[in-house]
Amino acid sequence: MTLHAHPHRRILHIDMDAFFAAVEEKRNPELKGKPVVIGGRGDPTKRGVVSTANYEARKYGIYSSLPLRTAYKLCPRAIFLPVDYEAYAAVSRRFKTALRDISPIMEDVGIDEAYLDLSDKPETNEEICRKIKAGIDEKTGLTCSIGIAPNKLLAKIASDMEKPDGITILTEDAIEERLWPMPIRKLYGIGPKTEEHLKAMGIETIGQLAALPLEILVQRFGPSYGHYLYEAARGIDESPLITSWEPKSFSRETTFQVDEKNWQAIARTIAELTREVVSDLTAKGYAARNVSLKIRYSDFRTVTRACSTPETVQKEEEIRRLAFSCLKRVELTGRKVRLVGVRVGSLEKVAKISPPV
Ligand code: TTP
Ligand code: MG
Repeated sequence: MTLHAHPHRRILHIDMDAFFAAVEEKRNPELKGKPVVIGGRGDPTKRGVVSTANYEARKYGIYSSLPLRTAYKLCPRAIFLPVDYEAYAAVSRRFKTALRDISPIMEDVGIDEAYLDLSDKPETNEEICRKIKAGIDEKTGLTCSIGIAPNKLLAKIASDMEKPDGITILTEDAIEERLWPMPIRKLYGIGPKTEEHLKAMGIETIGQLAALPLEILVQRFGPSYGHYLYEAARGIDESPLITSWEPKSFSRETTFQVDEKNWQAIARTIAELTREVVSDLTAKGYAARNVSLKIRYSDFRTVTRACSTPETVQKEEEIRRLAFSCLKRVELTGRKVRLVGVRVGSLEKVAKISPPV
């Protein structure tokens, strides 16, 4: 892990606009100006959720994680497309290359977002942003939004403030005016549970959170997370960019079109997911010491079972055997299964092996 710290930092967060939809529009210009929804297999009469919607479709109240069927009700004339992950990953790699051309101090945080630390660059914010946008346009033909701030926490909030194709500079002296009126869930690290907890305490905005004494936060959330919340609400974040990154796990999951009670069919799906996970594991050059299985029943109750091995495993048949031994420990009689997932973890880097012919 490589860490970079600087006393007066200039951190940028770059986030692509309506990413999956933008890639689809780029390769099929006829989609431009029409509402486009990407999700599942692209069939809104079937189960699945929205991965993303373009800005046209968002006007109808469609957003990521909404069931596809609900999206269809909100806008029946929208164009529904299946998720083509390979295509988005290829564009994502070109996007990251454009950023690495600007600076090697880049933290890759997701398929369509990254941080850059440009503290040492002489160029003005305006010049830097023009260069980044031109580089991304040249490599992908797409637009992004940029947030500039003294730290990662504020830069990420800033990049979301003027989407699409925006540039937002958030300085420390604007925290009270611009950060504090925002809802608490905009703060990185506040998930649904913390949000609920804080709302039960009457805290809705980041400003209200900032008004809470440290002792209360530590008492409610423990010393580490309590301190984090105290500082985050004030826009304080000293965390450095992490420029090289190791994956923690690889996983795949799928929802059955119709809840499944047949053991054979469930096992077959687990075998398919295992094959996909192993293909990622091999491509990235890792072996695993932990295999886990996730099962969600028709009533949404979810269980996981895990197996660990002293020696790392890498071959499909070994990992499948471990996944099946997890499956044997799951209660299936008289129950229907909605979703299954396979994950491999406790990874170790190994030499890449060539796929079997
Ligand atoms: P986001 O950057 O959150 O969304 P976006 O790029 O589509 O739109 P915005 O202009 O607001 O940034 O996520 C990036 C991609 O990740 C998105 O195009 C699809 C995918 N994604 C999911 O698959 N499921 C999700 O729940 C979310 C939030 C995103
Ligand atoms: Mg985005």
